[in-house]
Amino acid sequence: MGTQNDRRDFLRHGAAATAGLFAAGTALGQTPENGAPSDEYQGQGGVYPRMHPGVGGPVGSPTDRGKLVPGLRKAGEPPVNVIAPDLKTLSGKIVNGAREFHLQATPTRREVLPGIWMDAYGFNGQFPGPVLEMYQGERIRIIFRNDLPEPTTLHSHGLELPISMDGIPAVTQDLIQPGKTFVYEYDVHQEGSFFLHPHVAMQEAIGMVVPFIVHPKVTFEPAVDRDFVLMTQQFSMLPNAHIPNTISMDWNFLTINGRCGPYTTPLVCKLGERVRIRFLNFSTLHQHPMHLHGHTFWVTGTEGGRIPETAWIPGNTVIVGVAQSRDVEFVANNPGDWVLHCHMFHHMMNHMVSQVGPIIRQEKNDPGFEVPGYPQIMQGMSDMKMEGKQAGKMQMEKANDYSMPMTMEDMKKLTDRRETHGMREGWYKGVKGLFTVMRVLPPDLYDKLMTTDDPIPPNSSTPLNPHHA
Ligand SMILES: [Cu+2]
Repeated sequence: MGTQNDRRDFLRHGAAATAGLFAAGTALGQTPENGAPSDEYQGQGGVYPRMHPGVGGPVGSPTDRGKLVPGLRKAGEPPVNVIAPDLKTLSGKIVNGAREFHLQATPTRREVLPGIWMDAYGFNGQFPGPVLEMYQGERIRIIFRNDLPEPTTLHSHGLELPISMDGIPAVTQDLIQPGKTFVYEYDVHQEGSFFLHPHVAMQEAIGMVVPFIVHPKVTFEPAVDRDFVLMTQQFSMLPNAHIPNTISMDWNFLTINGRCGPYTTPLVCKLGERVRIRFLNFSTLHQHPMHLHGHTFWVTGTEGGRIPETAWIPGNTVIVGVAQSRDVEFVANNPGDWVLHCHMFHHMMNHMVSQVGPIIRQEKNDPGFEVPGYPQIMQGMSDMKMEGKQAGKMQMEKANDYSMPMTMEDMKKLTDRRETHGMREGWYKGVKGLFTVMRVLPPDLYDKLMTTDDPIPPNSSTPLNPHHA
């Protein structure tokens, strides 16, 4: 599992420093050193504001809703490496003419929320598995070892490869027995957002998937400064259990890159950058309408690769069906901490057991507001109250049997992450389930957050109560 520091280093120095996919060593995702970006982008068809919201040129023009407005990088550079919050990324090593990756399937434990552990199956110590990154046109080799207690295979979803490499039990190959290794090797002529998974349904339902990102040979224009990968999954894990129930038709834990909100680590970007987000949905049964606040994006890619510009669709919500991927791009020109989430209401909760009744009303625990028969506290961490002033130490309001009590140590796992510093006090109460946050930070605040260890007080990026007296 990647540590917080791994991620910060990744964000600070660009992927070249850690992943090494691109030998050029470009300062990935950074503002060019030759000066601050201009507030307005002057393009064919009109001006597009880079530092505040605005429409750009007329509908259909290149600057329409920021459609073809480039990022802050210099033109002609290789694509930036992807950033997958809470996941490792692997760019492999070139060995005998192929980019070589090692994947090991094992039972895997993950803390999906502070204090809530899930025992599932995964790859290289986490689920989803690490993101594999490569270039279009490369030959790749995956040395795949099965250390599960049962046979499996590895399928490359959407790749146009030789039949012997498709990884389908019985149909294209024999099952790989526990303790055995199989080598998958093939040429990748496509580009896009793909994934690998066993072709054994119950293994798919218990976490087993690997994001597989193929960068184009030549950077797509307009180039993006950030390229995020978000993999969604869903699990049924009943109270007091720690193993997901793969035959359930109901789901109560929804994860992005293996974590539920608010434990999902925010996407951090700099005001004015062009951002791509690749949504990959490996849920058992459900689509996810992924909704971004404060911005309008263009849908630029599917699991089939890049969409021609003439067919890009603007929106703020994109439905990502099961086994599909959708790439969106936009200029992050609206400063603040914007939520990014699935808009299906049952997917905006954690641990939805008996989650009916007066569950989110602030006053629900006050005298006169109790509803007989309903547990009055159900959402766990959203119901925490700090009572430090009275008791001289912090206490959590005790949650009922259905809820998720959180210790101070658990809570620190949310707020100690550097990527959350400066957010509005108590932000985590509004982030649950398939939820994360995209932070669009003015350059000075971005630099302070990501390149220094200076303390950043809460409410730095989004004011506490902007319009209250
Ligand atoms: Cu959803």
